Amino acid sequence: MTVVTLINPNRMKPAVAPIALDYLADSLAAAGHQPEILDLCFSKDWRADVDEYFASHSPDLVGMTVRNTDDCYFASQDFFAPFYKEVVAQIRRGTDAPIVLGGAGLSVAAKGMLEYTGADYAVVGDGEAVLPMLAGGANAASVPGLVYRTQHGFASNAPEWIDLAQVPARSRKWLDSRRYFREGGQAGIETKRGCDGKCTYCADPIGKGSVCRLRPPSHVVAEMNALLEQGIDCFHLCDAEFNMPISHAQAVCREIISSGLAGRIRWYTYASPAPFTDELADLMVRAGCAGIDFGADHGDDVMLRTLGRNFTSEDVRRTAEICHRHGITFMYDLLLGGPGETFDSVSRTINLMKEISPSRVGVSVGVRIYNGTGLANMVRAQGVSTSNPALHGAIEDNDDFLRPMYFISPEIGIGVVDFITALVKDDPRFLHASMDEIDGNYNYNDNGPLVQAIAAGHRGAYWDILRRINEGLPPSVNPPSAEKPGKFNR
Ligand code: B12
Repeated sequence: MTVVTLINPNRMKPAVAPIALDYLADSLAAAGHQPEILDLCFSKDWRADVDEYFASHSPDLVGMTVRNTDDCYFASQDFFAPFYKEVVAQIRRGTDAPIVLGGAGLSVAAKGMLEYTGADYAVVGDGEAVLPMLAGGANAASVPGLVYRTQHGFASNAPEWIDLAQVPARSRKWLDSRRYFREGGQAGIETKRGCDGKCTYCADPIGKGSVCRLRPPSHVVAEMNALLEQGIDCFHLCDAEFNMPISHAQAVCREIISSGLAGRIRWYTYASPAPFTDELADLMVRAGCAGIDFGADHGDDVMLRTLGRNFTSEDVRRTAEICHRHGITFMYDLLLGGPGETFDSVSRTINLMKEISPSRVGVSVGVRIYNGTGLANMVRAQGVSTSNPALHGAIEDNDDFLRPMYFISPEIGIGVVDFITALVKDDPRFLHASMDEIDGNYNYNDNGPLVQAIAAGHRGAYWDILRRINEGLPPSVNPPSAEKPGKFNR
């Protein structure tokens, strides 16, 4: 029997559970291997914990999840690879077992991270089939998605996307999910994987595939039940956009309702402003949805087209009206500064948001450039150099965009941050990081106020917890329909 140690090096707070390791441990066990978890998230002294673990365990393979390569937040630009490199070095002190990396963030920068950290392998995409293959001693050249060293440098195999309908319902028994719930306020669950969108900046299709692969709704509900049995009743869906396709979103809601779970749980999700209908809104509310974070990106039609979105500002307006009609707490996430952005398109968007009044508006300025995206190709064609006025962050020696590099339209430049601050500063609906004020904002990378609120009993999506503490509301209750709507949400 092959022993595989699965390591979580993510120490950001509030703590988000590495559900990948829960899923991968199930797959390893099903294939006859023995998974073990070494979770460094809550370690007081992570180096001592690594040493102590390997003093008494001798795995055949070590898997480390790299969920984030950086925090994707212009105001902080926190790059995590130096820390992962230290963790890999610390593991090497205790074992000769090969170290393999995987994860959503890793998948977009697999070769760069492999080289940077000194690990042995990196896996692009799904790990459920690949990790048992590696544990079983498969030849590197035969393992889908594997990036590995050769005599001449690096080689990489094309990923294969697993059929999620064939993966048995998950046990959720390997991580300390209760502690993550106590200290992180939510538990993640996927209802599908992959995205067929064409957004020019988004790396999701690289790490998850460009076809939506659906999980049977009954498996989603079984997983919710497995978590509920552990006292966990508030979830965050891990789909890039829940309503793509809308038929699956409706099927999942119907399954939750018919299973009788709806009154006992609350859940949050990301969604696209379109397609969104009264019927879906009604089903979501009845299935326990407590809030939706719409990745709207923009309110200007030209910018929406430039960003590769397949909806219009009219959809953005209509979806807000539907949410208000159904009493849904909702957020619109904006991504400002993309190619062609002007002060006019920014102020038009902010004004639209004020008018249609989401419960919260997340304002991100600066678009993180990820390798393999349309934006990265455009920037490469322009030239990646400090003389390109659109580029910010780590520009030199960073051709694969591993270190955080951001695009801001030269027409607005960094001055747009103050411009936006002036437009929204007294309006509590807007979550926006001015350059000199990072704390207390909607960066979930070491967010003190959020950690305190969760310790005081708040549960749910972080933007909604921030809203509740800002509006002086108590921790939320189940079912969400028992609550009075928020101040801006009538
Ligand atoms: C839902 C979500 C959130 C939710 C999490 C809710 C919850 N309770 O789980 C919230 C809103 C809290 C959140 C916060 C953040 N997020 Co987020 N999030 C996501 C999202 C949509 C899903 C993540 C997920 O859990 N997927 C499901 C699991 C099963 O997939 P997975 O981890 O990728 O694992 C699979 C494979 O990667 C692989 N795998 C994983 N590990 C390993 C290990 C080995 C050895 C192997 C072989 C394979 C393997 O196998 C797994 C199963 O197939 C992703 C985008 C995406 N579509 O993945 C972004 C994403 C991970 N987030 C991202 C970011 C930046 C953040 C924040 C830093 C944002 C911020 N500044 O606040 C924070 C960080 C929070 C934290 N403490 O880590 C980025 C990371 C980008 C990067 N390159 O680093 C992503 C990719 C989105 C993006 N911008 O493209 N997030």
